[in-house]
Amino acid sequence: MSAQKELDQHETSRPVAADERPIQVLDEDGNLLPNAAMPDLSPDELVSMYEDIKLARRFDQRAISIQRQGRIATYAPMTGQEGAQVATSYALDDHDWLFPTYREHAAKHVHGVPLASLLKPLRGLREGYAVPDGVNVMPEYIPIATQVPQAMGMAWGHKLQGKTDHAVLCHLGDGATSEGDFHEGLNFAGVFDVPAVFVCNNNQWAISVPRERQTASETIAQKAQAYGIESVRVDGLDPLAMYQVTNEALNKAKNPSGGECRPTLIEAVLYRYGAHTTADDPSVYRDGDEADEWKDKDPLDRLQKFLYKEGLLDEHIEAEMDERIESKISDAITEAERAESDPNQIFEYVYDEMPDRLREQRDELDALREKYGDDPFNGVLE
Ligand SMILES: Cc1ncc(C[n+]2csc(CCOP(=O)(O)OP(=O)(O)O)c2C)c(N)n1
Repeated sequence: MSAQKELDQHETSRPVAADERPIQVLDEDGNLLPNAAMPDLSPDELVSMYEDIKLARRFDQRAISIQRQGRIATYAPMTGQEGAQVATSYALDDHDWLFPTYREHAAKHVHGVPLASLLKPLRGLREGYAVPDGVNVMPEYIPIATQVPQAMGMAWGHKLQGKTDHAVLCHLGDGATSEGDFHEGLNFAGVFDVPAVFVCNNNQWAISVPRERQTASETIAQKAQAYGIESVRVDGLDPLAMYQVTNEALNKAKNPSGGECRPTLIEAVLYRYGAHTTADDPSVYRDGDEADEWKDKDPLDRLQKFLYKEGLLDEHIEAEMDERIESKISDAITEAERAESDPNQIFEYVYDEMPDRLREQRDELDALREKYGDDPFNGVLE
């Protein structure tokens, strides 16, 4: 590239948000901030967003409780992050793809994954680690940051196929930004201008590693500058701000008329109220009162106060909501606990054509099942 061309390109380089204050729509008391743009959501949508956040918080409590009773395996709590999860998924069109981590239960549910399917994998059932029929949600990613280049790849594929009205939304944590996959994915996203939005849920901790030990960058948003993509910092405890920013980013990412697609890195500044997972004890590495300051900005309380002031919510409506939420979650737990899996599934879903050695093992299992019925291991595993 000629020196002049490089200079010209520099002059027109895209604006990058780096160390500015996170964008907010509501203050801590649920008041619309002066100069804040109210998102384009109908009264019904606002109330239903609140109900989904409320459901997510209650789901978290019940999931932790049944994990403690030994009824599900290790669970990654989302309390504090559920407002951002619900709001980002509200901004998606059904045909957009969601790439979640192990913590994005509410984001998955809002984009179409039934509640029971969130619990089934934690009972050893394959559902939940599969792409559900007709729902554009990838299996949850546990190896940190692997979803970033994969999301970029799907978005690039959409662009190559001319499907630029489809976007991909990829969640990641602050810890993921230290992985090579984060760099590779965002670098390609910038080079190929793919229709993707990357949401970094900066919850201040990667298990026991605090944000300031994760990176010397002042903000996570500013990392996007190096990849030539736009970025924005947003108050991740403000669901309306999260919705607004994600919606704008998705609109920039998609370009149905065939023009330029512009990927964005969103840094959602929020906090993980609870443990990393039910196998973790955060009191070992963080002060007990650290959460208090964040809880003053709580997403559920904030939206609740806003809706009461707007006359869209009252105690009667809330009581009905609570009843619906309790019964939906109880039904999901019952469904997950009643579900059974076919042991032969362990041989499926990896190979298009089953290799001989797997076929032999499957036949051996079939023979055992034939002989011993429902307990092919004949009590050996008891
Ligand atoms: C490649 C890889 N390295 C290490 C781990 C172990 N591990 C699981 S969760 C986690 C922390 C991730 O923190 P962050 O990306 O901030 O997400 P959060 O859990 O806070 O949502 C680590 C290191 C892993 N799952 N994958």
